Amino acid sequence: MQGILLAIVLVLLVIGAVVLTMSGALWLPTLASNWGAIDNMLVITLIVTGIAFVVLNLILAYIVFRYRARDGQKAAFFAENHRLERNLILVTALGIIVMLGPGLFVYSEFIHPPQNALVIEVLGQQWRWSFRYPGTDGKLGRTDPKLFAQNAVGIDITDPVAQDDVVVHGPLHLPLNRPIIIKLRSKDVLHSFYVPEFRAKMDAVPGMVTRLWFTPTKTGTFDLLCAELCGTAHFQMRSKVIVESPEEFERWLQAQPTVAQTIKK
Ligand SMILES: [Cu+2]
Repeated sequence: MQGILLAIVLVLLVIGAVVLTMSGALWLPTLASNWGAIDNMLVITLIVTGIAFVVLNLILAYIVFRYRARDGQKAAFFAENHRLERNLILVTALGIIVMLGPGLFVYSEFIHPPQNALVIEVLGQQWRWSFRYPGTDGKLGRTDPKLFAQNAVGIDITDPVAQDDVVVHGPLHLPLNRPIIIKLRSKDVLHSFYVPEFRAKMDAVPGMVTRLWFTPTKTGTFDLLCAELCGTAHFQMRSKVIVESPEEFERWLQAQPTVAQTIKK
């Protein structure tokens, strides 16, 4: 009786998972960056793992039902079956190649940002995000973790290149259709820069600079989340991203005070 019940539960589990996936209720928010290729990878992974999930659970349900405990029936035991093992290894290897192979090309694109990208620095700390834009010289000034004692972003205020930098603590303004390189730093623990609509995502690691790139393709306001459990107020570590036309972006940036104007020497 228990065997029949378990088989029914397994079949219901499969039906429920397929219906829920097909309904689209758990699907990604609308893409707002160039990373359609990442969506394709997610779809490939979902198809491969989805087929494995459905097939394996239905086989399991069938076996639980077919070979359930009954009077007068004894379990047989065999130690190994080379043909079965070889076939399972082949099918599993094929599934892994299909899932990971195309991802190598996407990853190559991900680590080769375009030359004309705008570089913006994002600093994560418990529990907020700060953003630094290069000023009119297009270059970010020097920073050093030792300088966190002097100012919030650890910027070297004696560096001439740093004078026209702009530091804001949110929201993050971005120009539409321009490639953006985000250079990530962390002041304390691991954080992770994540805007679901952009797909691209990267950890911020104390003691090193990590980076990611994307091109915003839709104007609007999006949530910036920290996707790394980073302490008791992790859930509050969020900010906004405003994607606007290049003209609006320039106007906004020009109106912000520079480091030379805000941080005392
Ligand atoms: Cu965090």
